[in-house]
Amino acid sequence: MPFETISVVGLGYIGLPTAAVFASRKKKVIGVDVNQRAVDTINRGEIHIVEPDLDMVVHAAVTEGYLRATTKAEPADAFLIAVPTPFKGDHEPDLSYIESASKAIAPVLKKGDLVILESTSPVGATEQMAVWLAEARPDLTFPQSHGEASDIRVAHCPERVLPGHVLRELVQNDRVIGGMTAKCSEAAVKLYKTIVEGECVITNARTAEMCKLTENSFRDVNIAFANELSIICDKLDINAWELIRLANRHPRVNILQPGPGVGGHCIAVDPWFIVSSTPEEAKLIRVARDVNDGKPLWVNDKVKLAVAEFLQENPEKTALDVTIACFGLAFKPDIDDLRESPALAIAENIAATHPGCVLAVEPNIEELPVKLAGKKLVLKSLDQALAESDVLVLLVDHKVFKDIPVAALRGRKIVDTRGVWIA
Ligand code: SAJ
Repeated sequence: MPFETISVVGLGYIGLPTAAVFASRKKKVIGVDVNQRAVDTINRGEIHIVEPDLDMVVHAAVTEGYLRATTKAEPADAFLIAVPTPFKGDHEPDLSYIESASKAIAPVLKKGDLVILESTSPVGATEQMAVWLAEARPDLTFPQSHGEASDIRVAHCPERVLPGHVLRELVQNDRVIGGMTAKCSEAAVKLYKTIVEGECVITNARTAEMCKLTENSFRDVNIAFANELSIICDKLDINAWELIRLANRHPRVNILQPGPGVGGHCIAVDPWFIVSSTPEEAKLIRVARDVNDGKPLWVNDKVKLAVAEFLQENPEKTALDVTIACFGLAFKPDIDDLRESPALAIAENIAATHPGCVLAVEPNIEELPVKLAGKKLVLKSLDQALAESDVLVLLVDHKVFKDIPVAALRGRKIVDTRGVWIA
């Protein structure tokens, strides 16, 4: 059966681009989100997130009538669930958004529909989603009870796109398709073939879930290696970035880049889904999380040290006279996303502990997030911060920071967590 109408539930960093790309292929797309403001913004042909070129694609999709957003689920032939899967408590996966999304779409499901879970999920979440759907719709049959004969097809097809390159990666990346049965996979491949130029590779739902977690854990472990090296190098008075460049000349070595810690809602979260399902076995994955989570505290200590050095060189001043500028708050370069950002955590910590002025430069936002209201951090332009501060803390390798001439940095204390100014 062709998929004429596609519903995307969750219109965030993954759902909105996915909805827009399907709409750009002239599919009728209904986007569903609980956030009325996001829905209104999208229906005006605008976007509420920053992602290169997404504004144009959404604007075209809405004005041509292929994409429409709503807060209430409507019937469709395929449903793509792209809601957050954070963790709660002691790093236990929180599936409540998937549960709510399942309950929201259940009333409009009909025989022949396909439901795809795109959210990064712990192993077993797709089966759990199918259980929630079945509980809400006893009049329909599902793969867990009726196998290939089920009314509803269910699959897990994890999103794997890199923020900042979403529109390209959505189309070009290979797609892992984990159906609950072979027919579920077949249906999902058919759907994704509308937009995906990469290969759609079929497996089962559990392997697809684990595949996504494995990809992000692989990256986390490798970043932890780089972060640990940078701490070791600092102690041994070696430039970690030069060291890594040299080591990477070996044909089988490819070390990632150290930074202020690992941010975002994926790499700092997903490894915990493996740890919480197999705590005894997932030793390395857990230690990597600890190393990366510990890095912001280490950076904060380096900033304190830089202030102490400045005061030693300027004995007429006190800490109150020292202005610190934090360059970058986003969780990675050239995006506006501050979620789970180590840079933001470091800046907050400096603002809370340093008696003098603390400035922040973040060219990708216009105002500081609400949770920083009332805190001492002040958002400044790049030039203002360069002119006013004594200690410069480079937290994000935004392109504009790389372009700062060396002369503009002279005479300041520098804490460079990304190897941009000291590499
Ligand atoms: N980071 C470093 N050093 C590096 C690379 C990254 O410190 O060498 C830091 C970044 O600064 C950032 C964090 O890691 O704080 C994560 O950034 P990222 O660019 O590695 O990844 P994300 O979170 O933007 O996207 C990842 C991607 N996964 C992989 O590359 C394996 C993406 O493909 C996934 O779709 C996405 O997670 C997701 O949604 O799960």
